[in-house]
Amino acid sequence: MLIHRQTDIAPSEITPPRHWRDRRALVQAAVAAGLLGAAGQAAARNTSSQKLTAKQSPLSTMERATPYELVTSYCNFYEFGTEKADPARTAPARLRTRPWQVAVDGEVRRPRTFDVDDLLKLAPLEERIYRLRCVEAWSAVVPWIGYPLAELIRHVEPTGNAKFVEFTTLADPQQMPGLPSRVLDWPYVEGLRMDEARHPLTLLTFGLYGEVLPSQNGAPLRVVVPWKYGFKSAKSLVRIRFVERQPVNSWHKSAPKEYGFYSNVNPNVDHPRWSQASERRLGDDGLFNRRRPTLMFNGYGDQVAALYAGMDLKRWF
Ligand SMILES: Nc1nc2c(c(=O)[nH]1)N[C@H]1C(S)=C(S)[C@@H](COP(=O)(O)O)O[C@H]1N2
Ligand SMILES: [Mo]
Repeated sequence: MLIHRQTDIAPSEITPPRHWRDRRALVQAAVAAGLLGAAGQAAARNTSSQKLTAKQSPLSTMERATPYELVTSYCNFYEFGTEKADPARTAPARLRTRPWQVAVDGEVRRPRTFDVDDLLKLAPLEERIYRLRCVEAWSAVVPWIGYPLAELIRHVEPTGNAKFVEFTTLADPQQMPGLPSRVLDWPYVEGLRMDEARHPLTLLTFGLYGEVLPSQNGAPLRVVVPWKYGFKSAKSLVRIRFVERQPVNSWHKSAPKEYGFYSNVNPNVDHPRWSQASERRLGDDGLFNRRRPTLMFNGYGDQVAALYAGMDLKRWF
């Protein structure tokens, strides 16, 4: 029932995972041969050497994964600067990802501060290839590695008062050169309703492309919520708190008319300043570049639409 239907994907869009499993070797060969541009070379240097293995999940999309070099060099991580290239340029040298602790607390019977290496072992790792749709109308396809957030939720035993989960991410001016800019009210905060947080698609994520998360993609752990705009997928988590009231998420706080709490991908609800009806896929540049129609719930409607039955999604955007 959870398997995504693949009806309208052309065979040329599909690449079996083994085609990128040897990516590191390919990238190194490309660097040696002088074939990569500056961004690709920077991304190749930022490659973390730590592999992370996981079993393939049937919840993966069959779409072709966006090249590693793009996923790791075109990033949104405002704590490291607001230009897409800033995080890849500054985060790898500055973000200290060990030791790293995550407080899991609030309305739970078993609150606990986890070392990230213990959290990593809490449940079997899976590789999930998900579409990522940024609110800025670009998209990507990323092979993430993690396990359902539901596993952690079960472990800490939420009380009946837990109605939402609030994610708080690192805000350390020593490590993050973007913090002096007041573009957002740091720390970056996001939130989900309890049923969204427990949904099997919501992934507590430790890696991508067969290795631990590069710093610019939210090391050492982040959440990935594939049916929502990318900003819900908070990076570099330090706290996961269970609360009774709906959290005030950072983007909503900064521009409440532009960003809601739910932020479900919805081609029928435009951003006040641009259309959300279509998107550009990272890596689709050049001759055959075309905009793609954006899919309701980013194409995950079969799995998640029931969460919002009866809700006016124009109001609860
Ligand atoms: N802490 C934090 N998390 C964040 C962001 C951010 O600026 N800070 N940007 C968000 C946005 S807008 C997007 S689209 C995704 C991008 O993830 P990626 O760079 O790994 O593709 O991360 C999200 N998580
Ligand atoms: Mo985004």
